Amino acid sequence: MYDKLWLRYAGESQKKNARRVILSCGEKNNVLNAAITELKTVFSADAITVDTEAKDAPAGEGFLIRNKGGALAVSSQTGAGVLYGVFTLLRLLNTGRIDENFVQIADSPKISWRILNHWDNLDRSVERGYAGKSLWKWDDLPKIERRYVDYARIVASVGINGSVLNNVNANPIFLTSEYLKKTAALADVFRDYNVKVFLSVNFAAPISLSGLSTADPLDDAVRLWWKNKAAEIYALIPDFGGFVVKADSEGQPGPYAYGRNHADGANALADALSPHGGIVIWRAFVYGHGETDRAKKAYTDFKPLDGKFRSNSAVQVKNGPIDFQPREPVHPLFGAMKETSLFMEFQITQEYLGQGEHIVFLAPMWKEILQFGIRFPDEDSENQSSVGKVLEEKKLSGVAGVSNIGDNYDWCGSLFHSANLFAFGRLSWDWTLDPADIALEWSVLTWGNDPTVVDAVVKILTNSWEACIDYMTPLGLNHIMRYEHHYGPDPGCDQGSRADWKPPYYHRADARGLGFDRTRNGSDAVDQYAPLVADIFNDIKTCPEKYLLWFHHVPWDYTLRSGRTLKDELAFRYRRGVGEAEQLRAWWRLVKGRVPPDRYKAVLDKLDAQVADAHEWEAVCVKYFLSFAERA
Ligand code: GCW
Repeated sequence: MYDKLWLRYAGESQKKNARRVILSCGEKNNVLNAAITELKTVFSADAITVDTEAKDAPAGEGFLIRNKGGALAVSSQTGAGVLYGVFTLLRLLNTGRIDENFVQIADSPKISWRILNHWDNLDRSVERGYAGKSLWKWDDLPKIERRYVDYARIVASVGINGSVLNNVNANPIFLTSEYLKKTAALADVFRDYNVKVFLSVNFAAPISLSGLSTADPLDDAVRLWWKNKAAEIYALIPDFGGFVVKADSEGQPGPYAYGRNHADGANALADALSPHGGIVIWRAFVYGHGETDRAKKAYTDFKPLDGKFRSNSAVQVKNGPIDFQPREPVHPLFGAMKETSLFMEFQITQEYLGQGEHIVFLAPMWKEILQFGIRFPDEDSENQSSVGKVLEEKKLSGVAGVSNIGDNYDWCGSLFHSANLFAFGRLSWDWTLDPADIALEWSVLTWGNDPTVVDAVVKILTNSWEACIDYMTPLGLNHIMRYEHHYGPDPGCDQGSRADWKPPYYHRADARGLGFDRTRNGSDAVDQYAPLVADIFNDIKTCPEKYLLWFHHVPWDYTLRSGRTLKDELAFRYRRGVGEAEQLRAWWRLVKGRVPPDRYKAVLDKLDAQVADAHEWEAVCVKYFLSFAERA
């Protein structure tokens, strides 16, 4: 047994009032059948009419829902469009957004690829996974389980159309014939929900799987190897999405060993995939090797390659320049790679944000990144230079989310953590959506219509991210989590073999002040941004306080906008964070008796842990940082 998440269709009353639904689809296929099956969970079969009259219907993944003489009509040229239309219709009905006055709604995704990245290993462990084991039972596949179908339904219901099955720290075994058959079995299930399968590949696979002497991307034998491998894959999975590659990063093999660069590497794989319509998604998560500021490394390595990537390859860039911290400024590559296809990489799993314990709704974070004006520093959501627009306007682009899914009953780590999976899908479909509205949708669909419950759930969600920043890493602090597992606070930690794995590298606390000087007097990371943005970040007076210690080494007695000194403000923010965590729990207590008792308790337990942890963060961090200030 496992939870139905937001597909519980709490308002199943539609069945009773038996409104008619007409599906118009330009093609007949299994995706259309999946749409019909989904509709039947709420409507009786004889209320549903299907026709192929789709002359004026939207193309691609787009759809139109309209009121046709009292009936609800969903149309699209494609089965995929109808499927998304049906899921949208069910969402609108169940959130009470369709009434007698409803006229029509047309929608289509703003960004073409919306992909989950599973960091799932062969042994079913999940790197940075906090929701149990991997869903994929590699030992049993190609045997199919019902849960694979429900996975596809759940992700398709929020518009996700791709799934990278395995960890970017990729085991080459996934490319063997035996394992490709297992992947093909999953692809067969997901296809009916318009979800394409991708694999993470190990750049040295030609060596480890076939004994080649090199993995040099310009070597003929290596290129032939990838070409043959691609042909083998497409014979099994004709609509295979492509490869994701982590190369020359954290010990993974890559083109550097052969004196080649990332574009050489990506292009070799892109050439192998292109006859079949596949794409290469090449990650830009690189650091170390002669760079004095980790935040600068990806730009340093990738910016010179702008324009050198094949048209069927894209560079996947994390939202910020370090590593999925509670808050980071946007990654400068989004403004710099003008000629290159880009994917945004978000982390749905909360590696640095309380993992499976803390309730932290990430939609406001993702929205802050997507609406940031990368050329003009203004945060209007419709700004022409916002990151969302930059992605939208590329020929090939996408949003990737590192999955938080596991085989737990609740799928994502707690009954609230699935809000982030939901929000990831909704925002990657349409980055202009309002996080508060997404929270409202998820709340009603998951917890029902009781206004007291809806109000509490929405408040918890919409306030949780800022709370987490306050009690963990206020004012632009980052990477002060405990070594290796990244859970609790450990700002003084000295473990680990590299300086840039240790918190003091990031916070630079000393008797004078706190923060990493990335201004023109420091590492000059600011100049990786467009001039107008760089100027704002560079000046301590104009730098947004949320990024202050990210870009500046600030004296302890420096006065912030509140009128408090840095020293006092830091203590104030940590304290405020504890209060905010307590407030999240207080809101939840208001729903007691209004949600099933076991579900009430499960969430309360999480919030208890979150409050206790917030206290620990405050105690540890204030004591540690203020000990420097007191030396001043
Ligand atoms: O966030 C870090 C994680 C690693 C991860 C790496 C990456 C998959 O700590 O576990 O490895 O990033 O994104 O490649």
